[in-house]
Amino acid sequence: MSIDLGTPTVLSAEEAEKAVLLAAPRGYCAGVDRAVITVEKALDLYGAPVYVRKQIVHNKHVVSTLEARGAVFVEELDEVPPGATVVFSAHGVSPAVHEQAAERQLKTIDATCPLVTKVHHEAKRFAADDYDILLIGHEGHEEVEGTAGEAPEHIQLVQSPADVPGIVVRDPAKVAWLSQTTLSVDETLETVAAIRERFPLLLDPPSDDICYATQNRQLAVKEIAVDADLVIVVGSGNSSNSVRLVEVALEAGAKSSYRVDDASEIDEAWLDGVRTVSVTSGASVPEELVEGVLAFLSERGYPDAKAVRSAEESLIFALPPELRRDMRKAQQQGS
Ligand code: 2E6
Ligand code: F3S
Repeated sequence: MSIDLGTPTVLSAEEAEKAVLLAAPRGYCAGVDRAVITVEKALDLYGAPVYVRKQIVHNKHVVSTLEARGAVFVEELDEVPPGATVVFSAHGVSPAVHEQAAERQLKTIDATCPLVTKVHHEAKRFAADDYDILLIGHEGHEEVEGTAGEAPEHIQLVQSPADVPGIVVRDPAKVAWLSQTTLSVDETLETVAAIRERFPLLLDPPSDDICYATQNRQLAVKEIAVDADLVIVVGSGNSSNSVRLVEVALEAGAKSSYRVDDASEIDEAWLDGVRTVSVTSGASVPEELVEGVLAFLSERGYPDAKAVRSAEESLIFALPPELRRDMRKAQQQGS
């Protein structure tokens, strides 16, 4: 028996100096995994079309792949025929959307991430105790609209420390804060500090609103950014957590950083004079898109990526109960 030792690779001096660092964790979080599987299982179970209100997660490749399987993405429920099945996206919906679905007699499957639902519960609890709630987040983001809709008369949006002087509350002793799940941890701390300076009796959320996946991906990108000439973040432009990773990378010392939806968006000029390229991806990004970026780099003389792990993740969420119930029924009828 002979062992193939392969042909020794001869690297040029320039190639030998190159490196690719790959952040871990990166990519899908537990809430995205659950939401994407929810649409896939709904298509298997009920057949196409399955309607989805808004993008199930903020990734254009995920959306087009599900579209090809028969998912129909709509902006609002009036685009869904009465009696049809509609999935609510991972970012959550306000009670008004649930009511509208009931009025139109739609069959709903709620793929809201449980960690977003947790923030909705916190909002309801603070509102029930008659607090003014300062929701730190980005205007127009679906998650913010859903959370604010839980108690619109109690909640006001704060986007940055610059908004703090303009905040008006009924009672400075009864103010609480909450946040969107995908913000920059460091920026949010600054905003909270500014709010607390104005309202020293400010009440914190009972647990972190910025979710474990956002925190871990920011921690991981900091590690690979410090010595990087270039950090490539894979993720869509409307993905809050992905966009934050570019900002965090630059803040952590990366010489340059760009977000791309996939390898086709990489500009060759970004690689001029670049030795260390670091790569990561947002929580809504399929791993094959990262693999495409690594292949692009490899074709241009960069070596295999070295994974840099800063946290372990093992969280898995059960599928929405209404879907599990229908899957069980179908199984019983089939057996
Ligand atoms: C739901 C809640 C939070 O734009 P954003 O980062 O919020 O959303 P995605 O879809 O890119 O990431 C996952 C997610 C879903 N994050
Ligand atoms: Fe949920 Fe966080 Fe992902 S809120 S959908 S686990 S980014």
